[in-house]
Amino acid sequence: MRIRCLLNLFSINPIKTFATLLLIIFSQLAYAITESTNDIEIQAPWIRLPPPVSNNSAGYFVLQNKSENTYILTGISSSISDDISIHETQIKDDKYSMMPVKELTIKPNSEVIFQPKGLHLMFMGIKQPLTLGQEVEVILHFANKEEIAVYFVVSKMPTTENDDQHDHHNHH
Ligand SMILES: [Cu+2]
Repeated sequence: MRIRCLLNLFSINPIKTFATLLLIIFSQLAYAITESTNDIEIQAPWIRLPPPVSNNSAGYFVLQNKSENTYILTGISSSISDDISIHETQIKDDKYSMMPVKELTIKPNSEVIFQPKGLHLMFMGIKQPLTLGQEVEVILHFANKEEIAVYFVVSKMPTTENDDQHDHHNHH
């Protein structure tokens, strides 16, 4: 289709054809750029400071997919824990429970919010005690083999959320 279109232009106006060629080249470049990890933006990543008795915690952030491509979050890794998964908190009969989410699909031009009482990253068996304000490197792995390093700040749970998540880790 594109070749035939170019040939038609050749017969009409060589300058126009040159301009069209340039346009095509630049659009290809633009396409290449949007396929990079620049497609994905992570905002406000934080990980809850666990109580002293616990070595489990949850991480929260906003994930924006600014591209025309569907992204699938398939895994999470970090040196602080060998057992990190995506969880979703669900309310059933006034009780909270957490369900693992194997893969998370992020549609084109959409955002997914990881927040208390909702989606979160579950860090189990954290190897060293976390300290307030510490930055924790976490790698997000996507189905297309892209990886994004995100630095989660260790923070206290907002006081309004104190009733959230407290004992749910006992499910594990
Ligand atoms: Cu969880």
